[in-house]
Amino acid sequence: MRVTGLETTIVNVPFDKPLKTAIHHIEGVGCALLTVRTDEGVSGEAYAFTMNGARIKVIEAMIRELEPMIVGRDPHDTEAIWQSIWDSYNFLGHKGISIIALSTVDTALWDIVGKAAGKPLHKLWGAARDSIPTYASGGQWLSYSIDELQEEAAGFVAEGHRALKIRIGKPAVAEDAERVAAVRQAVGPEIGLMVDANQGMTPKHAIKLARELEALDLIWFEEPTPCWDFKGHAEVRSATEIPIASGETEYTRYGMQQMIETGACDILMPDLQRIGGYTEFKRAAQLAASVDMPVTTHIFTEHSLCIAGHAPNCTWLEHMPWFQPLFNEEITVEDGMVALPDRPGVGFTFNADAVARFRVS
Ligand code: SMN
Ligand code: MG
Repeated sequence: MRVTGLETTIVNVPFDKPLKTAIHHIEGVGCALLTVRTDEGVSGEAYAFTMNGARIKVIEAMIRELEPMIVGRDPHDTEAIWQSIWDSYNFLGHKGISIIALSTVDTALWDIVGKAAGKPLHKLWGAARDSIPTYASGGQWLSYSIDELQEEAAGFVAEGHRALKIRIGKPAVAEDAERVAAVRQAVGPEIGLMVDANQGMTPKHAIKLARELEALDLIWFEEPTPCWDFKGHAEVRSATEIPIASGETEYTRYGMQQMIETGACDILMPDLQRIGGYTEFKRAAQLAASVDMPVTTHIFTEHSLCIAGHAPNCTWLEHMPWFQPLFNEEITVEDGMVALPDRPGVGFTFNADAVARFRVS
């Protein structure tokens, strides 16, 4: 089997209403959809995205620039292709859009490999489970009132979720603490709660808030300080019993290694487009496992499901519905769990009508 070419399409998926975190104002997501074609009719699909589509054309260009490096090659040569792209990046650097383009190509190649084998990727890699706990992450935004938080949280539970993530980052500690306590009061003690500061706090602010949140039995406190501030993460981590989750804004196994070595977090959260695709996500998960650290996925719900089914130390799948309109298949949540699909490859395929509807170029 040989790769014959890449096709890319840019789509923009608007949100029903804008949402805010401590550092984001998001009205939609811009996606660079990738299809990798082969001479045997099997093709692989993946995507990269940016908030509000900012610079998504640059990411599309980075993906297209990789075409000469993979046309004519066997898509099963994932390690060799990954390494050749990595080596070609020395001048540009091994973070940022370089790695996002590599991740997107790697993910599409593995989709081909799974489809060609007629197997779901978690089975090809070695399945660790046939279902994974999930948490509702498509809400509880910083822009919501307490009433909206409580109503939405109850709705998530009614939809079958048994855990959910709340965005924090209000100026006053007391206001964040009041909001999280209100959600705990709305859902009761059995529902899992995570909080995500989206890098918006100083260590001292995060520590002060964590102390207020200790009694609410949280599953994790995510990205308390800026993503580059591993020392600040570690200060917060050593000052609270609440586990710290982080990693979504870090790149490759080397970034994960630095987070582990600096004691920045208790739970690693590799993001599929930043970590380096499935090939690097598997390495990062094994690296975390070497120090008995759990990993959890980040956004990319559909495309992260297979890796969540494979990595023995993956404990959660983030349920983010942003990209659901793009796919033919759906993610279903039952009693807080998502079942691994028995479909070949990634198991999720782009819906042609949706792509046409959201297409920008
Ligand atoms: C998040 C990241 C980016 C945009 C919105 C929300 C959040 C998450 O950090 O982990 O889902
Ligand atoms: Mg986050």
